[in-house]
Amino acid sequence: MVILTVAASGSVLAQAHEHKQGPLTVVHPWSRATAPSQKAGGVFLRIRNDSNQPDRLIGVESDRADVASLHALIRDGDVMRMRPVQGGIEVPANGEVVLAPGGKHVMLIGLRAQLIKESNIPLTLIFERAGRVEIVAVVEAAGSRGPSGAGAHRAADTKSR
Ligand SMILES: [Cu+2]
Repeated sequence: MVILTVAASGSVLAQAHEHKQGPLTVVHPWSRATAPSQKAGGVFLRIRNDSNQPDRLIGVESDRADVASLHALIRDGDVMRMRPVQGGIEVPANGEVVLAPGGKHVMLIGLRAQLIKESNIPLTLIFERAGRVEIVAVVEAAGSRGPSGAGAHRAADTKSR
């Protein structure tokens, strides 16, 4: 089941929305507007698991980019670097996991078009148990920080080039 707040234009508003499938609820997936020259972007979201069994986010797909993958930020000396997540991201039983700026996130690499504020990005999250979950991320303003600072992510973007 998909619960969306839909504007007159048919686009999802930049306010809380969620996607529910079985015991999993994906809460407010969002991204950030990109500059024309920017070829990558992060997607952030919260996943709640109302089951007694853990699940695991093992993949992501999007037709908006050449590659979509799961990333983590790791500290390397005094520099934060992005690395692909090995083995997926656990969603604990009766718990939740947060993908946010400065931490784990979905990375879209090779964007096929600029991400425009208030537009939508359809994505498929792939879970070990729940299978494929279709979600729609809302593009918020460039530099939106969300729950934890996005500065680290952008610093890592720059350093990893
Ligand atoms: Cu990344």
